[in-house]
Amino acid sequence: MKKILNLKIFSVVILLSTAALISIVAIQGCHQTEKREGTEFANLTYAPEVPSPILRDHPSKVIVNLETKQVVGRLADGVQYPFWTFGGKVPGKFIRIRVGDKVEFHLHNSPTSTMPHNIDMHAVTGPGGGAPASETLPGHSSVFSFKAERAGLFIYHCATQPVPLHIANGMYGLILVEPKDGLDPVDKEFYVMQSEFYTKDDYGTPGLQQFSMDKALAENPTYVVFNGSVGALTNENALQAKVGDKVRIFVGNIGPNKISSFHIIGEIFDKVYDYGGKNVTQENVQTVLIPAGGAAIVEFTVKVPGTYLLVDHSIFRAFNKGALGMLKVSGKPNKEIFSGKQKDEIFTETQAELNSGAIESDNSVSIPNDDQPSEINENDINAVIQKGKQVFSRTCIACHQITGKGIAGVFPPLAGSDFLNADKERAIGIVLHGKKGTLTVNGKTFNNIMPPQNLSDGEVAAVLTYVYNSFGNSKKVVKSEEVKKVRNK
Ligand code: HEC
Ligand SMILES: [Cu+2]
Repeated sequence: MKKILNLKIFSVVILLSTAALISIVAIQGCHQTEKREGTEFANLTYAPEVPSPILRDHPSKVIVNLETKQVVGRLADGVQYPFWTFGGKVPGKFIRIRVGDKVEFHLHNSPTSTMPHNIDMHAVTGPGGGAPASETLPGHSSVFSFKAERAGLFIYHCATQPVPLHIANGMYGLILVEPKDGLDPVDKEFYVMQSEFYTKDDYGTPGLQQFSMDKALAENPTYVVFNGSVGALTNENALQAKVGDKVRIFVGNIGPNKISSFHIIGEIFDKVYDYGGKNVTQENVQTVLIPAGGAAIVEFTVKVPGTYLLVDHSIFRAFNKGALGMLKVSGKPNKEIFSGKQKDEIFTETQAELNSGAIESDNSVSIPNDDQPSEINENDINAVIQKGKQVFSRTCIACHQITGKGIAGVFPPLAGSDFLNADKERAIGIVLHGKKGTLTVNGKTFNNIMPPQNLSDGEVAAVLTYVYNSFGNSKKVVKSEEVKKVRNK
């Protein structure tokens, strides 16, 4: 009995030391290539979600299944586009693996597709990033494998001929190859991808759109968007975080033509992994340059509640072409870091002179205002509308846009606005005194600030008459007298 026990202990000791020996050999001999263990299926996510961090400390075999599909979807309110996609949405699903992983990639092309598709992953070392190996006919599946040799954040896209068209129509996404020791833990991770759409019709034209080769060649996008459509990240779709959260955003830019100047209004990036590379390359950064076909990882901690705008700081793209997102941060204010508005007081010319300490010379130039004197007859509706149009183009279009359609989630439309059409007096009040707080126009809620417009009674009457008689509105007429009444209330 005792003998058997001894024998058992003996063999256990031998076994253990052999195992130790093997692992020493393994560590010494293969510190480059870790031992690969197990097989798993990658869990892919739609933007802005990111698959959860990889916790294993060794490479594995990872099976990825992704389907290419052509779908008609929303590009903006009332605007549809025939997208070509990885996974049924733009951008394509986020893929997360670990360095050293052997990826067995299954590309399925939907039977409803009208053409072949493939995938070129910038994380792949090999011809075409896998494109030729994955060229797949409609109703077929292709399989190829690659080893993820390099950690970083990479773009993937379709590279079937004509390549630019497959990209311009929506075939791109991100693949993250985590480094050996993973990324530092954070509270929130998001997936944001910038891209352009080139349509024959102007920005915001309702209906099903067609790709414009002319605009694409001229590199003049009709839309520049985050996550595939105007408003994909605004209002109820905004990214959410709580005060104190450490936030990481995986940002990709496919172009197809433009470089992104990615910025979050009111935040500073604590850390930036430029170009999506493995290392933190910079700290305390305001704006990150992301090349077409490139990526970046940005990290920051949110300290003050409020709404932060994600923009391409090529700023017309943000406010006029769609490259606008929101990060909504909830929690307790921190007056030490940001006070909010502390005062609003009257500021006059005299005040300015007092402030500058000099009253001697008068360098002030008065700006002539051609259409100032309201010498027009208010009964001549056409003249009033003409004048109103001038006022509109000078003042209102900055926010409500020349089309009167506003900007989804930011500036309400005046075009076909039920809010405007319902109450003339209220509209006059808004132009005179501005408006803040929530308001609902055509079922969409806005919570922003319109500053009071510094206009004469005649100008307010004219601009509102113009607005009421344009953009499919209710054709009301507003007189100076009515404006005066509201002003004196
Ligand atoms: C600086 C940006 C800005 C300018 C300039 C501006 N507005 Fe506005 N306007 C807004 C915002 C923002 C709101 C919504 C305010 C809120 O959310 O409470 C708004 C709301 C309105 C509304 C009510 C909502 C609707 O859509 O019917 C009317 C009417 C309106 N504006 C008319 C005008 C007119 C006319 C002018 C030009 C004389 C003008 N605005 C200039 C930003 C602006
Ligand atoms: Cu394709």
